[in-house]
Amino acid sequence: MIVRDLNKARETDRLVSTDGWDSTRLLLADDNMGFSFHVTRIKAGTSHVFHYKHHLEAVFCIEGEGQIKDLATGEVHEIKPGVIYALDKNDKHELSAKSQITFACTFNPPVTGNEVHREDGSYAPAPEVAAE
Ligand code: 9YT
Repeated sequence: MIVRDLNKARETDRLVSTDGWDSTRLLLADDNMGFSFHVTRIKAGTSHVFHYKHHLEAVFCIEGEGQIKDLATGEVHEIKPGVIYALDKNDKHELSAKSQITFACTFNPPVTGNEVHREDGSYAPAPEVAAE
């Protein structure tokens, strides 16, 4: 069994901070769960374009409000506590936070913790995917 505490994890390199958002990776690829689990905070007043071409991601809003825009269709959805979005088609999207948003997110395949966002908004594929 794996047991971790978000507040303690935030004092370690599990917390990744960038301009406008931070994310604490509570479960990573080396936990062998088949997915990774993150708690992500988006700063109020910021917008971000993400495009996880090599990962499926589901994102559940715990607190805060904003919008998500599907950049393929232009469709906009309101984000508020209780809303989940799932990027089942590796959807390129723009996330805008009206107030600070806290999300619980899962990635399949799991991220390793070493990824950095590339210019196209994606993370590199997991090694076994890249090797195919
Ligand atoms: C909301 C969202 O897209 N979170 C993604 C997780 C974050 N980019 C991370 O942990 O890398």
